[in-house]
Amino acid sequence: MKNVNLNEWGLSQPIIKEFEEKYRGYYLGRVLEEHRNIYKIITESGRIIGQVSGKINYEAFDRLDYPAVGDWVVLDRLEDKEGNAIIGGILTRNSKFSRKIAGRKNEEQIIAANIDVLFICMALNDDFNLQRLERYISLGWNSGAVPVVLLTKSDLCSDLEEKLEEVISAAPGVDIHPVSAINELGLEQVKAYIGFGKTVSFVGSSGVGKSTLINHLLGFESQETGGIREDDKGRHTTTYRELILAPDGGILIDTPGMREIHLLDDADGIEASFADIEELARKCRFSDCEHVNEPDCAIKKALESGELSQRRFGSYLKLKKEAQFMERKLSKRAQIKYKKQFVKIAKSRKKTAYKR
Ligand SMILES: Nc1nc2c(ncn2[C@@H]2O[C@H](COP(=O)(O)OP(=O)(O)O)[C@@H](O)[C@H]2O)c(=O)[nH]1
Ligand SMILES: [Mg+2]
Ligand SMILES: [Zn+2]
Repeated sequence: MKNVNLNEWGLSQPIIKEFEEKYRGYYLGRVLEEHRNIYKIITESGRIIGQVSGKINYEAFDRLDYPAVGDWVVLDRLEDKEGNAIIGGILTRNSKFSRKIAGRKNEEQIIAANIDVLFICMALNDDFNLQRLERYISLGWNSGAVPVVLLTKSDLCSDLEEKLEEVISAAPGVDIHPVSAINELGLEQVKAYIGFGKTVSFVGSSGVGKSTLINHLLGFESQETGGIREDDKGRHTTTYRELILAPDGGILIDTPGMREIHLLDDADGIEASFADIEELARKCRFSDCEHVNEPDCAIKKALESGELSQRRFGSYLKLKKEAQFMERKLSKRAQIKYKKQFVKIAKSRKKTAYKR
């Protein structure tokens, strides 16, 4: 029986409190990896394989009701014996970075849960795209983690000052660091965010250098690098995410194979990432100003003077429209979910106690 210190893996007081209040007699673990209905979990006795209980399966409405990488879960045991351990509950997530599932209509997929810092990685070469960055930042604020922008492959950039200016205007209030794995630039700044029990996640397009950076931070080759790896059907072969313990403390999560990023219900995230525009809008004469033909519109003035760029304002309008659309869809979902659960509760009252 190995003695693992779960504090090293990010165990916090609120998790302990919730666990002790609601799950006496059970065991605690954190999800390291997720593979088709099977989870690799770290416990105080070491690693264990788990699967969700029948109760979770029965009551689940969508993927949010299943464990995700980074989740704290409740287990029926700590050690490997015949069969898998059973996950009986998921403790409250203090943050979750999600995306819309590609191809599916409105289903949310959690990329990583209980993260403290979200490193949004964008390369300073072809990958450079302010619109996409704004989208990520908005999702980042919405996740509950602190977004930090890492401008990767700075060794390939000849106009760093200019690019930095652009990023600063697209990411007000967000820390921004140029980094390079080739000449080790910025690594110390990144390490400053990573410490004992802190969970950090790296997101961004394939090929921007997330895995390379992680290997440099760890000091050993943990992640496969080389950009996009695809099998004969054009799918990414390395699609799983995992929690990695850094030798100097901290928990790192790489996110391979993120091709598309879609917005979810995140009006709050947009407000935070476009705080400069929200601030301007408060100066418009009308509180419901649509910034089109209204008199004394502070946004129009800022656009005319160049204080606010057309590009950024366009990006803001686009993201806002998408968020409103998603919000409508999601509230409909919430209603369906409520109804479905109500019917289930009514049904289960008739049945005898349902376990596993
Ligand atoms: N020039 C340069 N290339 C890099 C840097 N970091 C990574 N790369 C290269 O970019 C490619 C993709 O890197 P990888 O870490 O696999 O990207 P990921 O898909 O974001 O994990 C690899 O060929 C790396 O060698 C960097 O700082 N500078
Ligand atoms: Mg990678
Ligand atoms: Zn206005």
